[in-house]
Amino acid sequence: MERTTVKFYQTGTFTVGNRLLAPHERSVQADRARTNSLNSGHRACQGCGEALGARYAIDTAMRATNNQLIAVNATGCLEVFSTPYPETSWQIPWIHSLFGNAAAVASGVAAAMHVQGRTDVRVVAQGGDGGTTDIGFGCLSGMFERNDDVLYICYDNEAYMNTGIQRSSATPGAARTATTPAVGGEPGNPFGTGKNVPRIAMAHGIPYVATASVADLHDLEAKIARAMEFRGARYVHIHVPCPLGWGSAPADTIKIARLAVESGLYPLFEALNGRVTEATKIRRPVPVTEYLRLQKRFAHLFGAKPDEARLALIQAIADRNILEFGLVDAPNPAPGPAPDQAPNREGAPA
Ligand SMILES: Cc1ncc(C[n+]2csc(CCOP(=O)(O)OP(=O)(O)O)c2C)c(N)n1
Ligand code: SF4
Repeated sequence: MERTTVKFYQTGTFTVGNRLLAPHERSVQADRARTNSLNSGHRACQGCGEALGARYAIDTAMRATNNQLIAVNATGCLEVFSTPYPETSWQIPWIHSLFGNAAAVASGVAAAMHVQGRTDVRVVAQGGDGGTTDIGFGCLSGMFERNDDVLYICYDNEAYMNTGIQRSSATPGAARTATTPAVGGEPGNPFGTGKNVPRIAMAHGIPYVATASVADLHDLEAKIARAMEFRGARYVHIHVPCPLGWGSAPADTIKIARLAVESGLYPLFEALNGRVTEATKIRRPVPVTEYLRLQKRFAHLFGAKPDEARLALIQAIADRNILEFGLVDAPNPAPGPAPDQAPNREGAPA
């Protein structure tokens, strides 16, 4: 009889890992307590990280509010694939705002609930990285500054996917998009640009900020539940791989999300009132090449002659995150230049 080696790698997955956990800690697709806020039948691509992240985030927010939740959705993939008029996959009160004003619309909904004395009804706003870090950024900052009672969730797939993969201010260095072609001396998105919106949210001093990933759905659920314990403005930034835009296999979505975390490129942390209080340690540090190699948007960095210089720049960003957030107890074994050579916003060594 042929035998396959079973790798007990991650607990809490739908596969073998679930059996290692107590029943109440296991991941479940469906149970009676689950609202299924984002129901089946929507038109997301196979393996869409955004659909998965939204389903878990909003179901958790529903649980935390005893189903008294209103969601505001910026224009973008999540809105388009879930609500092709006159159909919808949402099983909750849900409003489509404009592309750039989800935070402002959510503030208005929260104010209306306040005026009506409905303190039990809570408000979530959600959008992609384009709607959040670019066009919706002013409204978001205003929502933070007024400390409006809204949880804003950004599903970060690192480009404007709904309109055909254009660069956003969350697109990482060297990534190919429709507007950053993989040709020329510095192919792909240039280094030294980009905005770190979780940090900007922290700089507003709002009660709660967190980063999460579809790689760890338990952690994602815990952070959304925690966010709903607070009143005032809250922000959760969720890393959601996009097979179409990243040129990755749909079956690799979770693996890629996990490699982003384990390489140090996407640190998972929580911050209260502007200060980092928790950062998730990396269990198995990996070089960034393991993460990049699985995505065609970085294919020009590999090939017959790998672009070592640009790979080293990306590794340096991961190393800097690892140091800054204390993500590994032992020194990072991954190769790359010293953290003080990591590029700053201008692309020069910091
Ligand atoms: C003012 C305005 N400009 C442009 C558009 C077209 N548009 C709709 S969705 C979108 C991109 C959305 O990207 P993102 O927010 O990153 O979400 P994703 O689709 O990647 O989830 C654009 C450019 C629009 N609807 N409104
Ligand atoms: S393009 Fe990307 S974000 Fe949009 S539905 Fe497809 S996989 Fe999801």
